[in-house]
This record gives sequence, C-alpha cells and structure tokens, in this order.
Amino acid sequence: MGFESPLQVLRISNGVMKLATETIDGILSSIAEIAKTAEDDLRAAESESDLYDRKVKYLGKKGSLKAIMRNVGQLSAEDRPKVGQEANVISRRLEALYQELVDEMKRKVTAASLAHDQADITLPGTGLPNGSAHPLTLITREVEAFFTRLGFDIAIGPEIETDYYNFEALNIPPDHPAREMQDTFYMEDGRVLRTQTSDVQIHYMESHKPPLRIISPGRVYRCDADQTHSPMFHQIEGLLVDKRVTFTDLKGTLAELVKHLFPQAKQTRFRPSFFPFTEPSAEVDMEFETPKGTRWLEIGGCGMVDPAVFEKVGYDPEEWTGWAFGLGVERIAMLKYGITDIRTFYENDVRFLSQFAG
Ligand code: FA5
Repeated sequence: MGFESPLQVLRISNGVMKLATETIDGILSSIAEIAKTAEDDLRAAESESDLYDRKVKYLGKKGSLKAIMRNVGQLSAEDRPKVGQEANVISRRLEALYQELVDEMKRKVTAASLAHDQADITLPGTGLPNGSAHPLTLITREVEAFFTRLGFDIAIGPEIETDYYNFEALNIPPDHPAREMQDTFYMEDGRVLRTQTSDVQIHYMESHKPPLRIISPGRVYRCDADQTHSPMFHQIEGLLVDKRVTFTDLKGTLAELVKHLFPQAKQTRFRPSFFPFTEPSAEVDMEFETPKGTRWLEIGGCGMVDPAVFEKVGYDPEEWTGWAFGLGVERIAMLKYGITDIRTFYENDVRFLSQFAG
C-alpha cells in the first residue's frame, strides 16, 4: 500500500537552501538534486582546501545530506530505508569523487614542482663526513686485538657489583686499608659500583677450570676527580692462569704491549707496589716526552695472583700459578694522543672526536 509521509527537508533553489515540507518522491528528488549540485560544485574547486570546504557543505555534520538523514525518523517504516539507501549511495559517490579530485590535484602539484625543480644530476655530490670511533674505543680495540692474537678470550662483568666480588674475594676484607685507595660509590642495598675490573677474575675463575687466559674491558667508578682522574673511567683487566707461570712472562707481555701501542715509547718501568690480590705486585709506568721534558705516568697495576685468591675460587695454589694486570684506558689514550685533561674524553666535542676519523 503505502502512503506519502511528509518530511521537512532543505531544498536548494537558485543556490539557496530552504526548509520545505516534502513527500517521499519529493525527498528522493531533493537527494538527486543535492547530488547533481554537489558534483558540479566539487569539480569547480580550485584548491585542496577549497575542495574540502565544498565537500563539508554536503557531507559534513551540518551538510545538506545529513540534514535530510536527521529527519528520516519522521517517515513511515516503509519509506525510511528508501531514503536511507539513496542518501548512502550519494554520500559514497561524493566521497569517491572527492578522493578522485584530491588525487588529481596532488598529481598536478607534484608534476608542476617536478617541472620547476629539476635536479641537476651533473652537479658534483656533497658527501657526508665520515664518523669516527671514540679514542677510548680505539685503544680498547687495539689492546683486545693484541691479546686475542695471543690466545686470550674476552670476558665481561657487571658494573654493579657485590662487596664480595669487588673486594672480599680479592683478599680485601672490610677493615683492610686497601679499601681507602678505592673510594667507592655505594648503592642503597649495599652493592657497589665496581672500582676495578678485577671482579671479573673471580667470576671467570668460579665458572672455568684452569688453564685460562682472559682480558676484560669495562667501566669502573671511584670518588676521584682531577685532570688525570675521573669518577667513571675504563680499565682492561688481564688474567692468565697456568702451570709454572712466572713474573718474567708478565713483564715480557706488558712490555710488548707497550711497544705495540707506543712504537716510540722511551721506557716502561715496573715499580714495586702492593695489591691485596697479587704478590709480588708492581705498577706499570711509561716514560713520555712533554714540552717541559720527559715525564712518567702510571698506566696500570699488575702482579702474580695471590694464593689466597686461588683458594677463594677453589683452585689448588700448589698446582696453579698466574698473573694479572689492570690497565687504565684513559691514561693510555692520554699518552698516545697527547691529551692533558681526562675530561676531554667525555665532552663529546665533535671537533675533538673528528680528529680520530680514519
Ligand atoms: C687497580 O685498579 C687494580 N685492580 C689493578 C690490578 C689488576 C693490579 C690486576 C694487579 C692485578 P689501580 O687502582 O692502580 O689498580 O688502577 C689501575 C689503573 O687505573 C691506574 O694505573 C690508572 O691508569 C687507572 N686509574 C685509576 N684511577 C683512575 C681514575 N680515577 N681515573 C682514570 N684512571 C684511573
């Protein structure tokens, strides 16, 4: 059957929208009229933003198509879907047309800019400057290469360490005066920022059987700051455990390393010293030229592994002997590159760093 239900719609007449009461046929013809007007209107747009504004006029929340849809509830149940379907078809068609026109406008803009900004492929390239490894990385790599050629493995340890691995297992009990020499940063839970890479000796020996040879590069921390001391710095630990190892092996190996790193080195000196975890112990000093004459600088500590340390890790000190050393990477880099202030390494000034490129 069907009857014509009236509906208030926006009618466009001479480009002006007016509210009018309509029947279903009138409404469908209004929708068709909106579609035709909208299509022409969209095609006449001159820019993307203009096109968008025009689309909103028909499809936006306050657009003419939406206005019809808002009042569709007043129609009979039979007529409602007819209007809804028609409005959806038109709305999809206008959306598709809008997208097509946007794409076309974009293509035109790109084509115009390509025609205008032609690249001159005959011009020489500008090139990017090469980056460079940090000087501390360069030294670490060089020391690693030297020792891995001698059959050493590389081992890594934690920077936050228990008191046991940083001190106690290295024969430094809580009241030992050697703790004074390594002023320490403590965590709230009693752990420490390790003061030396020697902690790796213990970790490694606990989990490996002798014979062994390792080096261990890493960051260490101490409350220490002046031109040649930093609160965070880098060390490279060395440990060799085997049968009948002598101090002469240790001296020969480190002297070779110095010759490798500093072909023009004047002299290396082994100065008697003390570390609780080596006996006997020595400091390794290097002599180098300065504008004010020659100077000695300590680059590390070394010695024969103390039998008390072997006992802590369950090695038989009657059967096994060994040597260990700990080198300061910053000190070696300062000597090698003539740097007088240790803080230069951490400022990351590109003018400084770019000198190490290549
Ligand atoms: C030690 O740390 C021992 N663990 C070394 C060692 C290992 C001895 C194995 C025996 C066997 P020492 O505190 O001297 O030793 O430090 C070693 C090197 O680290 C120093 O020679 C120096 O080159 C460097 N160093 C020490 N403190 C600083 C600092 N605050 N800033 C920069 N470099 C430092």
